[in-house]
Amino acid sequence: MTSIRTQTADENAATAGAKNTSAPLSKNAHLLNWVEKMANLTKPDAVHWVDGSPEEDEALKAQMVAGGTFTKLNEELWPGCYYARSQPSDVARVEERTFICSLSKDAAGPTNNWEEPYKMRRKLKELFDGSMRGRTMYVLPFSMGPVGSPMSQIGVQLTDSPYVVVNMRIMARIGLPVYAEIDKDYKRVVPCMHSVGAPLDPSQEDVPWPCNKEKYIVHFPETREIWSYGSGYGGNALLGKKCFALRIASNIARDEGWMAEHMLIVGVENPEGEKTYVTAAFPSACGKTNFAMLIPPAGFEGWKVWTVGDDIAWIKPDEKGRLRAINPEAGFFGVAPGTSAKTNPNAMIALSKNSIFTNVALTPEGGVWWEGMTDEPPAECMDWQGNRWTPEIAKETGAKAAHPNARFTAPASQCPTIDPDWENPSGVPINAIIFGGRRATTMPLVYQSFNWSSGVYIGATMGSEMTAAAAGTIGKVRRDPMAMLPFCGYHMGDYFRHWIRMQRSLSETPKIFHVNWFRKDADGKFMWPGFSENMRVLKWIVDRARGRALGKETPIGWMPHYEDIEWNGLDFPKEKFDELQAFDRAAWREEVLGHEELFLDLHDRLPPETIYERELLICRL
Ligand code: TSX
Ligand code: MN
Repeated sequence: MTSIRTQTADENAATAGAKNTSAPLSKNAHLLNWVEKMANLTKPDAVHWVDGSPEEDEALKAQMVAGGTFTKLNEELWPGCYYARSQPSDVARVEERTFICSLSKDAAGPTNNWEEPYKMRRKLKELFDGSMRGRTMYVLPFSMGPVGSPMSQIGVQLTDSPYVVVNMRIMARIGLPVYAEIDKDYKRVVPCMHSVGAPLDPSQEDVPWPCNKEKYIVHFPETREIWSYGSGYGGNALLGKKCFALRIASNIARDEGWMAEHMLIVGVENPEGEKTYVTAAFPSACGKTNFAMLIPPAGFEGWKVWTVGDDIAWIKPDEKGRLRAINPEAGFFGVAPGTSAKTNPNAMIALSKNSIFTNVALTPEGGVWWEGMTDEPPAECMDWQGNRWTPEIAKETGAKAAHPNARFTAPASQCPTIDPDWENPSGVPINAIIFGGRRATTMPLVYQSFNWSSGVYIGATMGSEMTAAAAGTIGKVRRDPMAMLPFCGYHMGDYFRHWIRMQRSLSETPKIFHVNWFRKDADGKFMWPGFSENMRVLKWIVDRARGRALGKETPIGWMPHYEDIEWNGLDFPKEKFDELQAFDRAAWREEVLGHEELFLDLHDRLPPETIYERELLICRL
């Protein structure tokens, strides 16, 4: 059994067989009791209280280099950077193994996997019993949001993965300042249990990426707990991110009257120095991180887009009824393939040092590479599975150098466009909300909702065409309400109701927009150049939100005339723009029918406003 020094610990029982156990860094009795209880369950060889210091970080990385989990990259080319390859079966979030264990199945809703909490607790106890044998259990305190901000939330993750500790050090605020917060306040702590599920016998040698083929990502929304078993990757293992900041926080937010959203946050500054903050929700494969770090194009001299966050926004009404948002994260856990000096120079600078790369390719110089990073691939490298890779081999076998879900973990502070207010404990004021999707047809480049409830309808019905190669599914629109389908920790119908109700606590609602960078012409070509040019759309959005741009009314919402867009620096003829903005009545009749697919599942819990908005839309069509 493991020894954890607490005031209440049974010294005799607890010290038997203990070694390498660091002194507790908190005096909080609840925390000490929980850590001891969990150590008794998981039976690690040692318990390490994470202090978050640079020395500790270095030691953990050195230990992982020695154990084969990490490769240190060439210090000249990639200072402070490390490289990891996961087990080939542990490469992404496992949605079919993700559970919301509320007391009633109905509270989780039809879009979540549900299991009876008592049954699930019994199963988890079984899984975690002895699951950390031969390993160290790390006690990892973290703050989602700046330490001490009234908008922040605190968690403690117990994990047997040092990879998780060093990644969480980038993605969240961790260590001593967080213990101080736990000790001085009555602030609630969300307990997050994590084991890779690979205990070691005394004689057994470890592997570079321990994990278990049986995986469970479990949330108890009522008791605000997370239990994750079997995976060491991304959102399955870095529990502050999707599990806490979205699934558990969405429950807290619903109860407390705020919003936990899968949104980026940017600040748009015009040449007069006026700054307007905007949040945006996009499903995967829409270039959310690229948009969060947008560089204005030629013709927009004096304009600046500032990055507050690229993935999650916690949005709360202030005492004057205005929405303010924080980014609960401290880093970017971004998809590497497709990220380049052309598509996202700011991300490339952010990840150029002190970053961790997982499942990309390793070059002979000790650098990293992924598809889309450079026009010319390296002559030779080692792919994400450790095999030799050359462009010739790729041509023959189709082998990818990097896994399509390969990731970089980079400190947000290293992003050249990081907003001066990104750590403001009061957040930043939000004037507009953007929804979007990847749609080849039907959806114009941009339109604005008529009002809050029609905007909520637009978010609730948003969808994206699949780009992944699952057979027969390419091009099919998948509904992903507010990009929250895999991340809402309760019934989606109640979530829409919460969105509708938020209006009541606001003195002024933010304006709501829908964008589509991906409309194609009859020849299958993208009609809009996208990337930096999206600034032109962003400017119209900002000007509309501030009540100084024109637009025309259409059956789906307000659209810009050609003259309402700033075209300085881009040759884009009016005919092309009109085609890009075209509203096709027949296509929209089809579109509304598509909305039904989602609404059928949720019908008994939909707020009346969504039904009425749908009826109004049908009438206008
Ligand atoms: O991120 C993208 N954005 C948002 C940027 C701020 N991507 C990449 C998506 C994959 C993650 C885009 N791809 C965007 C976009 O706006 N638009 C497109 C589609 C597109 C691709 C290539 C071209 C144009 C549009 N190339 C040329 O026109 C030469
Ligand atoms: Mn995301």
